[in-house]
Amino acid sequence: MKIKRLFKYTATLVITMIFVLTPPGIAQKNLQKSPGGYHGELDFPISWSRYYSYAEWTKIMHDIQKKYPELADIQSIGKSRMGRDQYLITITAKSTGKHSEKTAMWVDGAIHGNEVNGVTCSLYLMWYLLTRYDYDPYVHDLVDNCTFYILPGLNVDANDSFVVHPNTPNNPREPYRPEDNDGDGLYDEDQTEDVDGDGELSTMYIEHPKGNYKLSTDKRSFVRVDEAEEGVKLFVRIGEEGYDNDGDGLINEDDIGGPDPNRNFPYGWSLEAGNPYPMSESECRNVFEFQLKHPNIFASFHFHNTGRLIMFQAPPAVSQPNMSDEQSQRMRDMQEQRLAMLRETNKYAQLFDRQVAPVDQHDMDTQTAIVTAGARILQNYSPTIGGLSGQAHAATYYMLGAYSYLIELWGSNAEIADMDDDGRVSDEEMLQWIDIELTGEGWISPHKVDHPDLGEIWIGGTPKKHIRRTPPARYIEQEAFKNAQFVMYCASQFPKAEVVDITVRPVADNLYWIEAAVKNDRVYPTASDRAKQLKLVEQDKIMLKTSKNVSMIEVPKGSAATDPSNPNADVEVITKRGTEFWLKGKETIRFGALVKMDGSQGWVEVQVKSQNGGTDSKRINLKVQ
Ligand SMILES: [Ca+2]
Ligand SMILES: [Ca+2]
Ligand SMILES: [Ca+2]
Ligand SMILES: [Ca+2]
Ligand SMILES: [Zn+2]
Repeated sequence: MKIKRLFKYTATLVITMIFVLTPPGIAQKNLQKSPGGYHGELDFPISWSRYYSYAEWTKIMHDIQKKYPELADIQSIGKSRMGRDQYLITITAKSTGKHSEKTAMWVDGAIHGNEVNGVTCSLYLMWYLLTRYDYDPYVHDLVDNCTFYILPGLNVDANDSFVVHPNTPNNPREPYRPEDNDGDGLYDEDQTEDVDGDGELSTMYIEHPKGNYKLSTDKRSFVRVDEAEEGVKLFVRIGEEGYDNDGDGLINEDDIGGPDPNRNFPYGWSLEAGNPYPMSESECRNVFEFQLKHPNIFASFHFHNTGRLIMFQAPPAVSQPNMSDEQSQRMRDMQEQRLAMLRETNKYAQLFDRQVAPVDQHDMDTQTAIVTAGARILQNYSPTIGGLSGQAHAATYYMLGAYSYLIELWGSNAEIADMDDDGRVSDEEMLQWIDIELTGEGWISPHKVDHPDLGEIWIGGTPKKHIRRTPPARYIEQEAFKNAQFVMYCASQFPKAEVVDITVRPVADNLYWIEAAVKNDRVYPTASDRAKQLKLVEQDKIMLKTSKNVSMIEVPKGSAATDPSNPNADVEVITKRGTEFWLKGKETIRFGALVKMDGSQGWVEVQVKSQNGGTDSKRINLKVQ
């Protein structure tokens, strides 16, 4: 049966359509209308100009949950090796539904113990969402409609140690699985120590006639010497501060920490980096088990440092066989030209040199669109495709189908400090940055110290702990703010399936052709290509409900022409059992159905149901006058 045959216009019927609209949401108590006004920041004041110990930041979490019990819950997802709870805060408005029934964002901080600006970024997001809920319609809407699962500290033992104890910027990094690094039968028996007691871990040097370092002219650094100079003291670099605790003649040879936790996840795992087996570390296993139990997690953020990168997961590359060097060069040139063109109107535009299979193309396009926005929001961050190798964000995309992002926070202050613009910040340049921007705070000048094992040594010539990898406290908030913005932007682009543009046309006597569109005006589709392939998501579904006197007339499945004068205006037919489909990002699909009405009035309701895009319905009343 051809649909267009049915369109015999019957002039005697006049249809009135009465839409039933969704009721408006509950008004916000303290809605702030001015961007210059108060947005709740003192309702629960937190200083964002310092780092917090585990005891301090977990207390902040518990206190803020008590302040906003209708928006937040706290649970421990499990314990670390040393028995610390890994506290997760779930944020969503309980009045609008259960957390597990809303599309969710996962956020974790500092899987690498030393990367504690991931903790502050996660805490900041928590605080921003909760304190602004009543004041800021954007936040209100996000917290009403999405769930945020925030685990501020993933590697809690090392996170705490990094903040509380003297450390280099790079340590401690791994979970505390005991490892005998030097094979002497003792575990972690010779770790670093703060030899001079200044609260920092710097570098030790010792005077030696054959040394290859000397003091810089300003005596604030050690610099390499190419050849001996008359009357200049020479030094040998010993390494990080510490003692020979076990008397084996070596210093700091058996430090604390097991495998790299961000190589311990199951996807792309290797024995060498992720030993002894996937998910061996309880800190990681607790996270993955939680994620497996929460299939509503749609996207994930993982805060690391350093380097100002947005590392996102993309679908696998398809190899292009038989491409000559010239052909690949031509492809690269074309790509560069395309990017240059895009950047004429958007300086943040991104394009990536990865060819993916057609079934993965929408994921590639979606991620490109998202990180283009990320490049704008984060400023001076570079989007780049992330690796697999047992990383947490590889597992969330490749195994759970969630769009995932690893953020490398902070980094060298190259754009300010790199005076000669060679792309790196030398000690001298770092010193200038510390003297000017940090008003002198943050450098350890070389000084003599008596070492119990080595005698007279020198310590210093390095920045302090919170300089290179974690921002000095005065920069915590600006970094946390823009990263919270990016996470919220992504959540604001979670799919939303809406029923729009219902129309009804009389066809013949008591037959009516109903049309409606389902629209997703968000960047993300209702399901990632990956989630579809893993069969983790149900298809979106459109159905028709009617009053008793209205019945559906089955029309052959497939698309149907709707307008006799325009054969291109195809729609998908809604069947009696409902029609399944997938809705991409920024896509609208039109549907149609044929109904028969007995009597002079009735109604038809178009309902759409989407696992990640929510439910929506619109009703239309039919009345013959
Ligand atoms: Ca040992
Ligand atoms: Ca060890
Ligand atoms: Ca020290
Ligand atoms: Ca030793
Ligand atoms: Zn890291």
